[in-house]
Amino acid sequence: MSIYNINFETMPREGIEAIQLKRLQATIERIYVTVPFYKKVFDTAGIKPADIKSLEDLQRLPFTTKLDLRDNYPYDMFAVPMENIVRIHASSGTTGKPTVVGYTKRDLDTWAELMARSFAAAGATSGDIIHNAFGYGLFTGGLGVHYGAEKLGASVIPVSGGNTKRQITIMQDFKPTILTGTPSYILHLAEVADEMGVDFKDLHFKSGIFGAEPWSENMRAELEEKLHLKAMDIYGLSEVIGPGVSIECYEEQKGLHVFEDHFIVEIIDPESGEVLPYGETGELVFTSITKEAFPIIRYRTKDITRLNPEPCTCGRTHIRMNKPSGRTDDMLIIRGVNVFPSQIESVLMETKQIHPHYQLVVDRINNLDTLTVKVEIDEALFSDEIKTLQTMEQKISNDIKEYLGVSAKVMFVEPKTITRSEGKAVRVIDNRKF
Ligand code: DLL
Repeated sequence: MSIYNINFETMPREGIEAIQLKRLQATIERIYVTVPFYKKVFDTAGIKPADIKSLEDLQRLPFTTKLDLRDNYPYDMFAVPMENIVRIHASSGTTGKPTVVGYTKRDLDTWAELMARSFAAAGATSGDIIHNAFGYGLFTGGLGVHYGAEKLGASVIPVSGGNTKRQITIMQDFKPTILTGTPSYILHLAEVADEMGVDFKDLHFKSGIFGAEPWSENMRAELEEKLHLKAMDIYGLSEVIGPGVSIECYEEQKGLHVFEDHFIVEIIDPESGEVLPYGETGELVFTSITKEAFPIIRYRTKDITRLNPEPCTCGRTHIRMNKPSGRTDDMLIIRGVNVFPSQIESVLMETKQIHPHYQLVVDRINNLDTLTVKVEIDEALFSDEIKTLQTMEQKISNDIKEYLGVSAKVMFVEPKTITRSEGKAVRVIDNRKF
């Protein structure tokens, strides 16, 4: 598979670190005079831009959090005047105000390059046709992927999310070869194709690039089997740039290469904030070192994973992050046991007749937390004896207890009773009052 930017993506470690330091210093110098928030933060910490003499010195700087971005809503974190901003996106903001992010023309070029690199890593070339089912709009998925596809020189079908039957017809007629979208929506697409009597074997896909939400290895296996393609995980967040912060390579599909010439990545202990060594699991923290409009220093993502510096057979030297397992704020604490929805997903998908349409409902009854796992099963299975189904439910419940240490009531529900999303799936309904 070809590498889009061979110089930067295969650069030896010392080269990457030298570039990171130079770019970090330039970023710090600039935001100290252009973003009052950062000037105040650095002054309070007693740090001047000239104090950043090595990459380790980054650790002396305080973190930036979602709350800081909310306090500076909508534009106060921008490091350039509004006349230089050419695009605005925003995160969904399920709680409170959304996070608003801006891009200069150069930022859009950078982002398009990172997405072009991502496509190449997933095996795409200018000859490919990309069916982009990420939502277009304030969400960064649709447009981020779109401009990357064009930068690569591929043909992009800007189909967005929704109107699912029409998407299947487009797939049959336009013959796309690369599919992009959230894994939960792609699974729904597969389900609708099935209802329409369309077999993905007869379509033309070779790769899928899926992300924007956590998905387990078992979910990958199911998507690859159903869709007859190789599925790569892509990661990103609005605050850092959007999709294209990291991506798996076609060769290994094992860990996502972080584009380290643009972002410095750290893993911290979410409780103490202490930086953890490679291989330890903790919260991802990113510093952008090339963005003009919205530079960000040590942003706490709340995403949980670990870093792997081992060389990769694809030739890229950029460090890999493991598939994120979830977010610290998605982590459920059920009677003292920590559990992520993606861990439950892994257990559910060990059973063949189960589909990864599931929802976790948490309640507090008589001061005790209860977890109910609602999951859809095969139509055919639903007509089985109640007793058989109850035995299966009990078996899965035992597996969850054994693997994750948490007690859960497993409840089979009829196919298509769990709401389908066109973007990110809602996996948890927490009815507890805190
Ligand atoms: O989800 C950007 C994106 C678009 C990424 C398309 C990949 C593909 P936000 O809406 O700001 O941006 O949400 C960012 O989504 O902090 C993670 O919690 C989650 N997330 C994104 N990618 C992955 C992934 C986009 N591959 C938040 N695995 C992040 C797990 C992911 N979680």
